[in-house]
Amino acid sequence: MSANFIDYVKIYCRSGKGGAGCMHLHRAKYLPKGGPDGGDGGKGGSVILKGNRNLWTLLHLKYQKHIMATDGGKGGQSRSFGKDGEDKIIEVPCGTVVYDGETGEFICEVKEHNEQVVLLKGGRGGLGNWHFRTSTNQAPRYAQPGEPAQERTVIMQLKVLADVGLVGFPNAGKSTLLSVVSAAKPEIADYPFTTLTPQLGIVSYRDGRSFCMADIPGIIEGASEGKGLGLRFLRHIERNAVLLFMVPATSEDIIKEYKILLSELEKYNPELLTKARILAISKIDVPLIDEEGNEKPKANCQQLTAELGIPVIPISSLAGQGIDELKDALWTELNKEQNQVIEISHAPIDVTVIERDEPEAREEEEEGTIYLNEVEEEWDLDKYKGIGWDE
Ligand SMILES: Nc1nc2c(ncn2[C@@H]2O[C@H](COP(=O)(O)OP(=O)(O)OP(=O)(O)O)[C@@H](O)[C@H]2O)c(=O)[nH]1
Ligand SMILES: [Mg+2]
Repeated sequence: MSANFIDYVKIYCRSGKGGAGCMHLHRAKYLPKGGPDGGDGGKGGSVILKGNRNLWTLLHLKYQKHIMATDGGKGGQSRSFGKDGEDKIIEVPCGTVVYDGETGEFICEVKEHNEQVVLLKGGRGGLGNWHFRTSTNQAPRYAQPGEPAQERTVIMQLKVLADVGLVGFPNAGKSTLLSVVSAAKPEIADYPFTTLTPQLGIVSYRDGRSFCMADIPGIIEGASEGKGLGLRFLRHIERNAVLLFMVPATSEDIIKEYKILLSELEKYNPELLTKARILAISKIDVPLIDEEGNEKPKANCQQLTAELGIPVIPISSLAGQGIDELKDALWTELNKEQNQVIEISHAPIDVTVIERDEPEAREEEEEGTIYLNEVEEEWDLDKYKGIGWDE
């Protein structure tokens, strides 16, 4: 499963160029000066992105290094139009964000099912010489070339669209919670960084209602400088309505741990801090014992709620404690009007960091690939000599 979760691809895309307009002068047996009749070139195909809610990863694009639409056909004599190039439609999961591969600048995003976004527009076809006839120039010997193709190397990133995103240090019990509240079967183990790729689960709530929860790898202090697994996974919680922070009850300093998580999130994208937050204190079934073997008092959640200004809920996924209260709190937050907006501005990505971070990006470009970057064809009158015009 984890090897198949691809949320980053780099692809060279090219639209089709427009077909050249035709320069042609009509001639028939008893019609020596039939006039211009060169037809228009066809338009080049566009590269279009289309949202598909049945896709959950960019895996199907992983081995596709080039995506190219076809060129428009040339116009012909008797005012016949050139054939239009075929569009290339790339199906992507909803929540795909596209950046420029060279500069990292944000280009577009696809959010909804069946939503179509034109990534690269095909070139317009050139006009045939028929269009250029005037009373003073009845036999124009020129036609328009087609518009050139557009090309761009793009980086596509998937930003999972979930309602609730889990944020916590490794081993906080995030995956365990997801496995308890949903049918998802994430890997759970007693060592840090068990979860390497984001996992999604549908949490069923009362009366057949449900919401989607995303479990992402753990974050540690300094993650923004690349420690641990870094922060690139945070893009999967960028559009969540609610962030569920998780700190284990066994933590030395719950508030400190929560603040570290907050500051790492802020370093990634300050807009993340505008989202609704809930703090779950996990593993409350574990007895707290100090060095002398005496039981320590449990964290006071009311006090924490007052201090942090967000709901703080004690839970134990193993003992099944507090899970319903947590779901209630999440549902309440999800349904608040101010939390419904999941718009977020996508900051440009640092292409150099991404190259280092993302293993797939390191793959060598295939050799011998021909980049279709031809120079637009010059209009060559000689080529058309003797094909049926005379004056
Ligand atoms: N006692 C107790 N142990 C728990 C509870 N929840 C999780 N654990 C244990 O904590 C360990 C870590 O749990 P995970 O769910 O893998 O933690 P995680 O936050 O997903 O960790 P990473 O994926 O590494 O970031 C496992 O050994 C779990 O069995 C709980 O409620 N009570
Ligand atoms: Mg995990």
